[in-house]
Amino acid sequence: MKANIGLWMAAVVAVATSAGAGEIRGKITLKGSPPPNPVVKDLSADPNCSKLVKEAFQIPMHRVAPDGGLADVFVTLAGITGKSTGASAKPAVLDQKGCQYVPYVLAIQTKQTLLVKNSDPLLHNVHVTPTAAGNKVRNLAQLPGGPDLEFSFDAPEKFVRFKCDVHPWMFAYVCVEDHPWFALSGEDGTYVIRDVPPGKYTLEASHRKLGTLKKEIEVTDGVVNVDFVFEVK
Ligand SMILES: [Cu+2]
Repeated sequence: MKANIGLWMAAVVAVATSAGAGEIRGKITLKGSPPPNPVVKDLSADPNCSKLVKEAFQIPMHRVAPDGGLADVFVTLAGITGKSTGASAKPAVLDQKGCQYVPYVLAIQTKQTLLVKNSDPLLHNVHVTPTAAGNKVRNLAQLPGGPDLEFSFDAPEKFVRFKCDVHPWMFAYVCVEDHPWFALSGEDGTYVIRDVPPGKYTLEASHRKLGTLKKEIEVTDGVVNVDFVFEVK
């Protein structure tokens, strides 16, 4: 009986919390035509890759939908530190598949575990090169069928670079935030940030190649719509 009362109390608290929180959503658009994405055709740096991957592929530096929707934009509340829930969050996953990193851009919290998998029947070398104080450079070989590698970062940093020293075309970029109120825009350019405590914030939208845009916003207990338009200069 005591346990039941505890559960009931927890449910009441959860409802009260989400009713008092807001949501930020919107769409990121790109105006103008970006340079074409680089195409990787020559995988001969590793004959195992040329055997495995028969088709040329693009490095998705700019992922733009037909209507201009821009993917892989990191949208976050600026200037908030010490609010990470990363230590108890579900691990994020970065895979190596077909001699590419999947996904190309990822976002996690400080202290959140990032598992790097090797789904390929060949050796990769995971070399991460953060620059923020508190984040460590690491360089680890990963054999085919080997266990997942575990990474985590102590400091917020945008677009931490992962590279493979065996395959010079392999890069991924991980945004690390010190709180949970961020999102990456999807293929259609839209994003949603849920459960945001009401207040005034600077909302930042960052694209690795196109820079950062900012807007001053106010979150109440409803939905606030904030769009950003990047321009190719
Ligand atoms: Cu590799």
